[in-house]
Amino acid sequence: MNILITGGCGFIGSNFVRFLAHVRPAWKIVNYDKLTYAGNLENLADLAPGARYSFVRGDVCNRELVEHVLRAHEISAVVHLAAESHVDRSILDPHVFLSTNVLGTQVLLEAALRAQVSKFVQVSTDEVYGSLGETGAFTETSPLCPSSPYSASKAGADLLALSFYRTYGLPVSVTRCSNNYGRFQFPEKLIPLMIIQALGDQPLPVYGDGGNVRDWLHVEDHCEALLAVLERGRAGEIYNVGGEAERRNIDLVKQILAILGKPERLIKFVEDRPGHDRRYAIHAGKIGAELGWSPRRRLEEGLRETAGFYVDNPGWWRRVMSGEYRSYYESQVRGRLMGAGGSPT
Ligand code: NAD
Ligand code: TDX
Repeated sequence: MNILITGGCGFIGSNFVRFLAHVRPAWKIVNYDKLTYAGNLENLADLAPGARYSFVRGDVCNRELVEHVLRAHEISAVVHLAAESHVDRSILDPHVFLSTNVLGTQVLLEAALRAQVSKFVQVSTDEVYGSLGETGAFTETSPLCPSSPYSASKAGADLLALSFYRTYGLPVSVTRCSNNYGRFQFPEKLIPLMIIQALGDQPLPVYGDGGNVRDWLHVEDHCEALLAVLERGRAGEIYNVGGEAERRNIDLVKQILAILGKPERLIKFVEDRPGHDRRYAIHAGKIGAELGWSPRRRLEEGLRETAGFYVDNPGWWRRVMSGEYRSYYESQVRGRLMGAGGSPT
């Protein structure tokens, strides 16, 4: 199998590339990534480029390059992870979300069709379903009701991908997972942001009343789910992937503080995110019944291990925070903490 992974220098992508190189050593992996602010070659510093692994810097919107890479590497399957992935950024500037997430997906789908790949996995999110009340969980047939420009762009990309199955017979499977956590997550996201703030004895900005609920999926469980869908998922089907670990944000943040031995007085409630979805929960019965997948890692253990990664690798996140992210951090994180963040620039 010659597999193209897009977005392989990001959080989930780099974990997936490393996982695949380990569990399918005979496969040839091509990592195609633009290296935006979220893409980092350092995430895969332990993987030497060679016959089995190569990296191509490129934009998923670059039709010529995408087609060339699929041809030159005789790609037989695609796992499409490249995206603009942060909800708050999509509220500030939706344009690049539409361009990368929707138009970039269209470019890849067309190229994959031409290359006659045997599988195209569209990696999506539970956010396309919108928000839940106090009870219930999303199933694959829940209506799409995205709240943010990010989730709307992902919903658009999913529908486009599924249309390529119905119209052209491209063997597409869509995965929709809950919030991932683990090593190499970019510090703009809740868990790493809270860990890094706490390590520096800085305030932890919790949006609104902290009562929003997310389901947390360990990134390595997610990688196992993606492989199952890649190898055995049915074409034209959607698979929800959940972590069986629903938590209120405030409880999760308190847990992080307890792991790090830091006081709860660091918590600061700040202005809420506009359109903030109240609760996500995933019903992952379909992937369990069809593909035998279920999450294996417990949140308490996973959080401890994730906190350990940030404690042990200050060089990694300090370098990440010294780049483009610094100005975002100053205006959005510190701005919110001072009661000034969150408005469009
Ligand atoms: P990330 O932001 O950490 O990484 C995204 C990667 O895509 C980066 O390496 C970036 O350089 C690359 N990229 C961005 N625009 C590109 C472009 N135009 N061309 C080529 N490469 C480009 O994201 P992540 O958290 O690893 O998420 C990966 C995928 O999983 C995304 O599709 C996201 O929507 C989805 N997802 C993420 C989560 C989560 O909790 N992180 C949950 C559900 C779904
Ligand atoms: O500073 C913060 N304070 C806070 O209270 C941040 C950054 C977040 N939050 C809240 C908002 C959410 O309720 O924490 C929760 C998680 O926030 P994010 O880490 O921004 O994730 P979320 O918006 O839930 O989206 C994530 O999961 C689904 C990913 O970023 C998406 O790519 C994925 O599709």
